[in-house]
Amino acid sequence: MSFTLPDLPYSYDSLAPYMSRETLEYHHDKHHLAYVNNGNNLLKGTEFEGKSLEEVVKGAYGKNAGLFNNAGQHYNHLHFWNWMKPNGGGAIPGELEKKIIEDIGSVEKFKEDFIAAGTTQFGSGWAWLSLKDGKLEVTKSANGENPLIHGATPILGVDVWEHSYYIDYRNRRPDYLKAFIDHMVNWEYVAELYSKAV
Ligand code: MN3
Repeated sequence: MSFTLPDLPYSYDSLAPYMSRETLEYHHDKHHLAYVNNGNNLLKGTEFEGKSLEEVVKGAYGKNAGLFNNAGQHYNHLHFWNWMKPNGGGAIPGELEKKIIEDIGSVEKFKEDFIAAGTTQFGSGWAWLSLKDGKLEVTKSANGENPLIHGATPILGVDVWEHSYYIDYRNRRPDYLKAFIDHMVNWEYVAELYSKAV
């Protein structure tokens, strides 16, 4: 299969003021599109043609750096657009909230850990909430890497590459992360991924 760029699941203006139309136009229409196009070019003629996106990401890791970077970023961004919604944040669906409290301690502790992971990721990367061996964990990763390559299933991730926040927040990455958690997260989508992963 080849990679394709889906439309955003909401309008370009609808995450404002927390994420602007300008950021979404650059991030979705240019950055994500480049990962799709580069990924398709690098996929051609490799053993990974015809594999699912998850199989490409896991298989190319450590073997084909160019393909891995672009396929990884395609996977990460496909979910990232769905990890946000207008008027997001808010209440976490019951089952998932219970599991966060059980494995991480409290919802507040999860939020602190998640923001700290994104803040302390040196340079470009992502912060994650993922399920590994039946347990939720908060981690961070560099560049296009994600928890899939460590045998975990990501259920929430936030892009901390500068292209994701510099237009709206300049160098204030912690403010972007706080706004993401408080006003943008689509918890229904996170809960859906959680229920598929358990
Ligand atoms: Mn990005």
